[in-house]
Amino acid sequence: MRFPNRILAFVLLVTFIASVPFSSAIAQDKDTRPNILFIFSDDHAYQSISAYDSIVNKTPNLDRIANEGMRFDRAFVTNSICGPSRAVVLTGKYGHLNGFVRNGNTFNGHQQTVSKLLQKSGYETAVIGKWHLKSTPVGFDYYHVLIGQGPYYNPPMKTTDGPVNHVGYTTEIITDQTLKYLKQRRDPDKPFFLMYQHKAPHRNWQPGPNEINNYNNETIPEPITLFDDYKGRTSAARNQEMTVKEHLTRFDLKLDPPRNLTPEQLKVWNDAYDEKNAELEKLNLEGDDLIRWKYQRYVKDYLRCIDSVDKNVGRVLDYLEESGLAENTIVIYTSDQGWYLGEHGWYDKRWMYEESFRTPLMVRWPGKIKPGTVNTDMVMNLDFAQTFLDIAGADQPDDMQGASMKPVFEGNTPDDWRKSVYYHYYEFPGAHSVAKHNGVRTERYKLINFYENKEWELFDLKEDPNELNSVYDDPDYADIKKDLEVELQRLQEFYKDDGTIVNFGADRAKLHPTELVRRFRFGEFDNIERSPYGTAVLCDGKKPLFQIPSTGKFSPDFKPITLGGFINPTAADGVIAAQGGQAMGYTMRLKDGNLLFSVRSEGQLFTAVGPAIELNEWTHVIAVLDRNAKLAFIVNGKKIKTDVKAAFISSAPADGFTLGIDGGSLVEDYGATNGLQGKMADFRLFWGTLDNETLQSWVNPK
Ligand SMILES: [Ca+2]
Repeated sequence: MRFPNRILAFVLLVTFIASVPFSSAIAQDKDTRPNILFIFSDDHAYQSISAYDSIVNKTPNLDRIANEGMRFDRAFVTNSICGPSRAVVLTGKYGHLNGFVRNGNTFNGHQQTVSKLLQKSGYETAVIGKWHLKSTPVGFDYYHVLIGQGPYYNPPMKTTDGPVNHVGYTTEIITDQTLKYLKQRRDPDKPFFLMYQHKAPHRNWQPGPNEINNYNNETIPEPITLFDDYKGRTSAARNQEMTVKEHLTRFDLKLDPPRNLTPEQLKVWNDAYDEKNAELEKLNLEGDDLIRWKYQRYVKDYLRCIDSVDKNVGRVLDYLEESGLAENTIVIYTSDQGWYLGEHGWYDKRWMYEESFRTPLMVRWPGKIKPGTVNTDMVMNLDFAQTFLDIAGADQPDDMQGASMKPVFEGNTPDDWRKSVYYHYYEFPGAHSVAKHNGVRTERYKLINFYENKEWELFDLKEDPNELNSVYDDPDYADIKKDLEVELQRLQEFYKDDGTIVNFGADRAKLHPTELVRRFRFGEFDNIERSPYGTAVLCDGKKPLFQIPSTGKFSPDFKPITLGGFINPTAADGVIAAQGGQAMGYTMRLKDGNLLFSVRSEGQLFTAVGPAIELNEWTHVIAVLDRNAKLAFIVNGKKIKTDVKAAFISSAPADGFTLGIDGGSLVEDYGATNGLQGKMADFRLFWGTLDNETLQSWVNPK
């Protein structure tokens, strides 16, 4: 036995020597660049952090970062919504240049990101928690992320090592995984860049088992604008759908429990809520009292979620101290944007008004940042990428659009630091119906352009910090208005925002192979007749012949489209086929006797008008979104180009494909009774464009 063991020992020794890279065999300086811990929560209002003088709660652990570091009172986002903010942090570019302007987009991980650049410069990179950019994280040595929004309890997660199912409360699980990474997984010889990203306190604010009964016997102070009547502003503020009064659901208000709890979790949940819900029925509230009750219910749950974030961030800060890492680790706490805690009667975000436009930002950097400082420079989520690169001593690419905050941290804000901030929100039509807007904020003023509504607002933040009265039409502000309009234009040029959004999908669309999605057959229908072109179906214009969800192979995202068939119309107006609605989709129809094709992407509508189509005659009609995103028609086999350049549909529409009518939400404004009247035969839908042979065999059947 001794002999083989010796051989084994020798083999192990040789293997060990061979596995040690040559460079580490020589004494080498350890990389002493600072670690970067980026703590990112979701929808965290600065109004609910005691370091920001919160009147609604206490956050002792988050306050540690501000007390031992710097609190920023003018930190802004480029676009106050989740996914876009995350894409800005990763790229240091506005959404129109990183391709992610609204939730539902897919982040293109092939582009330049700060994680890739840090990795290249020798940092070990990791992201743990919420990701919410659809595509798999790229540029991270380790990831352990929620899928999509992710649930508050028992989250399935996607990791470098494969999928994992967790049982427990998500805020705690994300922290457990973060500590595990710090203690066991990371390479101790490299500085780390760790994104520790909470799902909380995102809607619908499900408290953890340890905080679920906090605030039970308290009344949370109300914001002074809880009963805002939206006078003094444009129609945009009135027309949103995000009020505490009307838009919180039963699920938001916890009148119904979450559906994915274990029996033990459900018991804790029901013990906490049953009594409170019974109380509501007894109270029989209405009017302002009901709003007050909803506000209390909503804010308490929100704050319970914050309590867990605070406690868990505390665990990580404690570990940094115990392990000695704290000294050389820069800790950043921020949120993807701000949030309405009842201000203006709202929950949610999206607006350029202060509560959502501003985001909390606290930074601790021992030896570099003076403890307990408050900074009022205008900084942005756009600045993180370059800040991290600067801290790492890596080059900042010229095409990044922010600025390093490192000198600001060190108390040496450059003289030419920005004096104004540019904002652009895109998600309309979309959740909560907040109109598209862009604008500029200076130290004292804010100009907002709701450009699709052709409405402007101007606020004097010194006179009107709650932004209740626009002075856009006030002659006293005429000069200020003019200056701000000039500044807005300057910023749009500076940030290269001319209204176009970079479309990484365009290349994909060009390469997409042509596929027949479906050839529709009508043999099973009652109202059919024979035609020279196969079985024809009679269309009454009132109901869809087919209705198919936009999932799987019916998703038109980043694909050229060809659709059509034989029609024999009896009326000059009617939808032949449509998919999607007000944000994404397309519709092919007759209008005043002409063939029309419209494509919608990101809410933008592109329409081409084709030739007149005879009534009571068979015509073969095709609409095309070609590989260059141009619209075209083919009528009886003859190609008709148009000069309409559209866009590819950048994500699957919520509403599916309907044949013979546009059912559900409408791509265009033609009313619900919009279908084709007459007959239809041999209808086909393709992703891609057709070769001549396929086209001829369709148009001229044997
Ligand atoms: Ca968010």
